[in-house]
Amino acid sequence: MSDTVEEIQNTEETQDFSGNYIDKFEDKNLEEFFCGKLESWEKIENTFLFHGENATLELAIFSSHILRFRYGHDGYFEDDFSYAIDPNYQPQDTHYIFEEDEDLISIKTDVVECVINKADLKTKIKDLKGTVIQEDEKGYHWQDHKYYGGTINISTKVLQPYEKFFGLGDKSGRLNMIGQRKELWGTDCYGYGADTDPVYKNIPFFMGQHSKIGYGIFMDNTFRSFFDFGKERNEACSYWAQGGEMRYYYIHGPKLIDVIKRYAELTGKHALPPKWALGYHQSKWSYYPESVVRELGAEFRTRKIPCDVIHLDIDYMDGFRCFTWDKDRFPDPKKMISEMKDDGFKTIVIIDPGIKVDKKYWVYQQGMEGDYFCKRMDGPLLKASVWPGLCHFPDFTNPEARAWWGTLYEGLVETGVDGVWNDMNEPATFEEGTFPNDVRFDFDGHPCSHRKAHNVYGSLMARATSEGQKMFLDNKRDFTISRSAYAGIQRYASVWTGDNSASWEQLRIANIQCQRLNASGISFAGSDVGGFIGSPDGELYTRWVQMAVFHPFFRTHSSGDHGDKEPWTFEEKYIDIVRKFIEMRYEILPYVYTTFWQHSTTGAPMLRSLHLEVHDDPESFFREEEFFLGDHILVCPISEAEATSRRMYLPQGVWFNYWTNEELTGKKEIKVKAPLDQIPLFVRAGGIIPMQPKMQYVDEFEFDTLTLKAYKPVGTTESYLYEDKGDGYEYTQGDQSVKTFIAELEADKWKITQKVKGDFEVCYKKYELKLHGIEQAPTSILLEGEEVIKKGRYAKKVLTIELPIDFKEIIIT
Ligand code: MIG
Repeated sequence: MSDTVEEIQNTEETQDFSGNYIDKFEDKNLEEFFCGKLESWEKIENTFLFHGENATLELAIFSSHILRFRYGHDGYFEDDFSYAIDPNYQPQDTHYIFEEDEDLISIKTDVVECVINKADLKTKIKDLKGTVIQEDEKGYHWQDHKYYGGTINISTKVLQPYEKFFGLGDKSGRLNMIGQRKELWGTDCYGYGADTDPVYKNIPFFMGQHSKIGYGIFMDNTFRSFFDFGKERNEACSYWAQGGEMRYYYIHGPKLIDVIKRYAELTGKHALPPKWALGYHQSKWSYYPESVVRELGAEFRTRKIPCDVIHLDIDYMDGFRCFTWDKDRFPDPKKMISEMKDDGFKTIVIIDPGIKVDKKYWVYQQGMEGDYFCKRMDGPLLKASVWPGLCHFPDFTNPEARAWWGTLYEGLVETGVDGVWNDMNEPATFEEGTFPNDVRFDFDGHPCSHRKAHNVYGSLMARATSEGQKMFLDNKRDFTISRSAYAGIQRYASVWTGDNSASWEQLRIANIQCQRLNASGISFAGSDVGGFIGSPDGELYTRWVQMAVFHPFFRTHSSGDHGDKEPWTFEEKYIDIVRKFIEMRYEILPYVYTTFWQHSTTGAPMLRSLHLEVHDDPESFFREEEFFLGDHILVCPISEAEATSRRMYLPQGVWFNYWTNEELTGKKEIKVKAPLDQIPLFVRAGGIIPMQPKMQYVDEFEFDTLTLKAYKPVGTTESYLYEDKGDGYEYTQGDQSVKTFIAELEADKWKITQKVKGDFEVCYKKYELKLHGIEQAPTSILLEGEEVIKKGRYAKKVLTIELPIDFKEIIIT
């Protein structure tokens, strides 16, 4: 026995950083402790304390749909502090009924019932029809363990028949996680694949679905954590963390999309980004010197391939010192950025957390003076190597360090930089992968070790970066993108999926990761188009671009050491198609921006897996390539070489093939033609897609006609168009407008009405309404009840009519 202990200690010493030792430590023979029977209970407002023999359950009713569970087993609870919860979130005053008998306590909101068993404090959640949604198996229990943050806190539930599991951030494997175990411990996982875990982000939010009911669990715990969906034992689903307290939110649906919206109420939404950030981005490790950047921009413009943003990777800096410029490569960055801007390009620069240990370097000096760097347990500053060599690392969990970090952006903003890219913030280091576990953190006044701070480090760096830029941006919107994340990052930053590779499998993984991130509260997400590592051939690159047009964040990036990846480096036939698709992104920008606005107001994800739109068709839960962008656009990327068609599932309802205008009825598998210049793309019957002319960059010019592509409805369908200046915050004072289009079909009358809220002044003077799905030229067109003399153009089953932008009603027969 003592031999074993000895060995474990050595393992801890030598493998502290790798993560590999963890499973050895999850010792099944360790004693498990349970709450024990209920001894007493008390209530303060909407919060109950159920005192068991060995632990107390605190159950708080946050709303009729959200319940919070906390367990304290040593006579106390942790401070009620969270980096994830939106500071603006307020629990609601909720109506509920409390009942007690000899064996049970029941708390019933207007939506769910939580039953607590007095014998062992196990809980069960049912809907009001009595369907069991979630039920303790072993329930809450814990193991004392000196190597972790105190104890391992575990919650074990019964795995329900046919239960499926979604969420958990950027996991790269199958969308439905049944039968798998996942780990959250943000890791720099260069060249990851479908089986790699953990990956970069730490989002302890998952959703379960069974018996036509969906719910979510958000375990707000930042320690290394695990989620086992029937892998260890196929009758149980467990989630646990190596320290802290068991604190989780039960979030009711029953539709999964509503679970996601409620999760967004709790943890926040992404505010509207500057509109240019939704354009196309071009990146490489690295574009330098200045002449290369200028030529890159010129090439986009000469070739008429639209592009809004150029990213500068680490080589723009002076010896990888953050907040500096290499003066040989970029002698006058301000001038360069400003001239690029005249040509419609925004500049984004990378900033890593590591600050070079260099007595002559002002950032180092300030960090030392302010005492902002992380220290080891025994006192000395943490030193670890990243690109600049040995570095110190700011403690982003210290509010003063965050504020200081924010001030560092003054120079970059003054130089004209438009956005910031935060990398290596898992945090990643060369020697050991990440920081040693003994490193100390402030955790906003809750001092702790790296075990607790690791998983929030990246999010808090991004937060300091976003807040810093805002201070200097003169009321313009900031743009921040981060590689690592904890729940709630969407309040500060967008994300990308890190160092993927150029392969067809990786295109499929990028698709899954972006859908999953969207289901996990993070809509503003994208992948390195074409793959970061390796070189895609023209076909793979083209197919990836076609998919990414429909992803919220759209950027080509490349590690740069495997050949070039600018659109024109492929053969001519691919360049033309890539151009056409990047142009399409600009054409559908009004729709993309509106979808973003929907996310930022309702929390609805921009990308939606099939089962989020179609929740009562079991087939939809097993599809992972088809996805929706916004309310009406359905995409299924081509994910194999040399495909000229593919099979996909068309969900229930009526759909129009975007390319052919063919009308199809869903709830079936279909085969769609997909020549190289088409991606399978469908629009929902009744949907209206606002489109603008193609342009080389966002707001390149004012245009006088906005196109509304309308698809023949079945019944009634609503569509929206959100507009504002595309930058700044005047929209929060009302300088915006929301147009609601209601399309209805009754007998052979197709009616579209428009309601306008707000009076944001648009540049265009008229609409061009394109009606798709009309079998023959119309017999009558009534605008505001009057017959229109000029009937429009009818060709190829599409009727085109010009309309005043303030029209209220049009009826086509
Ligand atoms: O160790 O800055 O994921 O996008 O180009 C590699 C260089 C560091 C990793 C990022 C990648 C970036 C690269 N970085």
